[in-house]
Amino acid sequence: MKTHSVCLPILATLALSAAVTRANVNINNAARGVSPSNAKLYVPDSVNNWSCLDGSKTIPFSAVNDDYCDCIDGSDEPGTSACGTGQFYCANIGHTPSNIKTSRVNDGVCDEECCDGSDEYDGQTHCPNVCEEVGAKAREENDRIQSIQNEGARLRRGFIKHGKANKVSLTNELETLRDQVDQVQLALNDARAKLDAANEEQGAYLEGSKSEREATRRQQLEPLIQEQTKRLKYAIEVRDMLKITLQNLKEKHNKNFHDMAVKGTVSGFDDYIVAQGEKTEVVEDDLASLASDRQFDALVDETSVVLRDIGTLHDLLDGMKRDYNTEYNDEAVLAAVKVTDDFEITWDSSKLDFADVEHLVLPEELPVDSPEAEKFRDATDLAQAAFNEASDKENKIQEGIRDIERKLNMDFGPDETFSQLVDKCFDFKDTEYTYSVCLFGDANQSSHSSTHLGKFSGWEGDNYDVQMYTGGTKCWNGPERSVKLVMSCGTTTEIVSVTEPEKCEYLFKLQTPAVCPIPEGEGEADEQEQDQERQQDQQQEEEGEEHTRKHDEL
Ligand code: MAN
Repeated sequence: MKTHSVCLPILATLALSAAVTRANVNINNAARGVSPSNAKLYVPDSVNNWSCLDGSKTIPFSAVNDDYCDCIDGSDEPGTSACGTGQFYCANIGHTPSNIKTSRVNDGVCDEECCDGSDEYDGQTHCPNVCEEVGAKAREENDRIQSIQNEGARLRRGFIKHGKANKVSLTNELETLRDQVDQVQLALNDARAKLDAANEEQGAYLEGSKSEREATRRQQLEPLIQEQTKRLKYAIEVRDMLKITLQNLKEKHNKNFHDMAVKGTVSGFDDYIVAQGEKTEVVEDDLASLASDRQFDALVDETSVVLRDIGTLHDLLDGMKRDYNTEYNDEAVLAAVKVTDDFEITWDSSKLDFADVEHLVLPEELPVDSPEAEKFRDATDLAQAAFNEASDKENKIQEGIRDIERKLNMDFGPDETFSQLVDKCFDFKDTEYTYSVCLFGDANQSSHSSTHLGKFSGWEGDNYDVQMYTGGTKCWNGPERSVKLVMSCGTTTEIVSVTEPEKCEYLFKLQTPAVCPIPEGEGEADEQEQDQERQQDQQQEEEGEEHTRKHDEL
């Protein structure tokens, strides 16, 4: 209701325009912008007054929608923008009714929510009524979504049926496997004991036939031992020749020259001799008493020792050869240099043989060729094969138990919907990467190499439509990679998009029937149906038993 405190001429003009506005308002009446469900709130009382909906004020009913805001809650102006805070109802016949803020009434903009154009009625802006067209499109879209949801719900019912049946069969399977565990473990222990016994018997036999075996082995290794002995001898000759050269140098060089290179070599040689004195030289005869394998190993070891000596002695001579004073013409020095030169020429070619010797691999011991030996060998082989078989069987059963326990411990939702999808993998290619997820398993990102994005770590929220995969490869300068997998209803299960909203935090969108809504009450109907089916099955089973009993009695 307007209060008139302006001067008269203006008042007259205003009164006129107010009359025009009122006339409009009256044409459109107090119900403009009021939804049918609220219409009962917009009726005058017995004296033609009306109370604001918040009860704060009573005004003449004619002041409702008079383009002047009287009520604090704006409820007196549902059809004008005077208050701006209320709700304007668009009937949108042919589409869906909607409410917009009254501040958007007659603001010169055709609001999408008011497809009937009723929000712009002051004649300033013409908004055509497009509700039929928009409604038809919306209905088409609704039909499309509805048919996806119907088909999705049908498929999901299949998932649920499968999930529930699977849980029962997995539980039974687990029980069967657990019943088998004791039995296979006993069999495995038995096989292990038999294998130990066979090995022991074979060991005892081999111990008893040691000399016979050694004879066979010696025959096999003899050529190698001889070759290695020859090489060791040659190495010792070379080493001794270098030792004599250095001994001569030490004794015969002219001490008055004080040639530092010569002195250094001689004192190095002294150190070598001291160190040498602490070592025990291996004597060929000592080696001959060893079993052939050990003899061969000892020969190889000793050859390596001598080769190292040759290296040390040569280093001493070579050091002197490079730095000695040539002006002294010391004969002992010149003789040693000559030996060094000759040694270097011949050694380069002969040392190749030594390199070979060092890496010589011993041949496998030939099996003893006697019927008795064969008998033990066969018995051990058989026991080993039986043990392997028992062990494989036990492993398989334990593995089966672990796999079933893993599945039974997983949260597939209250109706087991997701049982159908466990370990099922899906890919999505974008321009740079291929993303993949194996549901309840791992998520990866790959291009030329693969990056782990995370392992299934649980559901987010209570709706069973968001999964988290965490603990992926650490991001450079950032967190461990992780995936949030958000599901929506679809008739197939597939990844429809992958984005990376935050660095190394990925968002997979997956459509699947598993989250399609099942119309209320149907789940229970399904349960009842299943109960009935179960009862029928049980009845048939009992009848079957009865039948068998009668048959047996006859
Ligand atoms: C790789 C990919 C990207 C990620 C960067 C972070 O290039 O895993 O998704 O953003 O590493 O450094």
